[in-house]
Amino acid sequence: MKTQKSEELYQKAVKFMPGGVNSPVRAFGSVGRTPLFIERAKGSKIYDADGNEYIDYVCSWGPAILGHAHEEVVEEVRKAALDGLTYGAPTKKEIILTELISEIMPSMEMIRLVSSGTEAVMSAIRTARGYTKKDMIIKFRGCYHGHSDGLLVKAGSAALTQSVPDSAGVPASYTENTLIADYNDKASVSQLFERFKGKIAAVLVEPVAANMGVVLPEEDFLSYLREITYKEEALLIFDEVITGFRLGLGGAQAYFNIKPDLTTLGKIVGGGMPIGAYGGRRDIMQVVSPLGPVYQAGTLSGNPIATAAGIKTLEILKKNTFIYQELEVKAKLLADAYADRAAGKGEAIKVNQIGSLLSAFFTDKEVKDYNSAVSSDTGKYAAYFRTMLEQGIYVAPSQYEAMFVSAAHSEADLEKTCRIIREN
Ligand code: KE4
Repeated sequence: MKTQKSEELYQKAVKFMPGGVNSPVRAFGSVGRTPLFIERAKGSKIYDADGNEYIDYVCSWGPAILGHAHEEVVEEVRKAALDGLTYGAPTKKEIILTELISEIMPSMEMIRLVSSGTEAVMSAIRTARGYTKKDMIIKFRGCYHGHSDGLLVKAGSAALTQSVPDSAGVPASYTENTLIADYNDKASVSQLFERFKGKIAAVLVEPVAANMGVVLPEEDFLSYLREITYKEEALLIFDEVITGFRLGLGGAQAYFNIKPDLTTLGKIVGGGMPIGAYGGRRDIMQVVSPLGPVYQAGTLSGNPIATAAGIKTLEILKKNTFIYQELEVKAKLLADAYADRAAGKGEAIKVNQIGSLLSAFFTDKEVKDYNSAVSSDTGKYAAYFRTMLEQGIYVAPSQYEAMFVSAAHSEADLEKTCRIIREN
């Protein structure tokens, strides 16, 4: 596999951007090679600067659920662009998109559009604190909710592979109100509520953890969080930036039938364009400016091009919910291939899969929580990543990310991928 041009671009990129990238995980830091520079993508494929073709299981970290460059979505973007790129004023498209989100996720009675998942979660936290007039937030070790200061504590995703769970540049005072519990460990949550009685504004959770690799919520974990937040007069915030419109059209809250007080969205909601969103109970969202005292703003929030892409994406998903059954079948085929490889070669691989989300962990432990997730052999993962890449399969360049399939992944794509998984 020739990657000469990517390497030349990388040499230039590192002059102008930290690590030559605009998001750390893209630097391939934990998989022992320089990053590929991608030139274009279509359907299930991406193409690098050297013209190599890959079957893409990163899908831009989730947004490309319909596949890359979906004709109808691109057409909506093209048409919208001809009417101007941004006005900084309200538009009809924002009404259409927020109405669509609320129809799909009825717990989101009122919604604010922003430009990233980070912004959505940061704003939801501020809203929860403003509404409850309490300061403390519980998050879970290994869960990642974007890079706002107060949440870069025991974060997941690239913050894990950088082995800097607590980022530099974040004053201790910014994180003293961030309490850490353990995913799937109810006692770790109840102990914090006992210790900080009356001071906890919200519990923030990835309803399916996907930033320590995919870790499923145990049977009654989410319902427990719902109960204890009710009882303790704290809010339950579902960070559905990954699971929203991915785990099913209605996301994790529909899949598990749990109604959070606030939800955060990103990725698929923008159809590949920069959109984040937060929202929930109307009485809570009334505290958000200009209605209430919680300030939050954004120059490109609700951008007309991005909302055009988001609307079309959600409309297609809503009209074709069979896509979710198909995605699950594809994810199960991949999960079976990893299981066959583990059994066939006696290799320590454990797979977690739910809906169209899955991760292959290079460990012999069942991965049920943070500690078992980080027991993975990241060196083995790196070798596996490089082997897959050499054979035209682009999986996440980190053990602690999810693998995504799209509606565009064909039977032939899956057959080739499963064969390569089994044979290597
Ligand atoms: P963004 O600011 O990256 O749009 O969203 C932050 C975020 C919030 N919540 C969850 C559950 C997330 O997974 C994310 C971002 N996910 C990472 C990968 N797991 C994005 C990829 C990257 O950081 O480059």
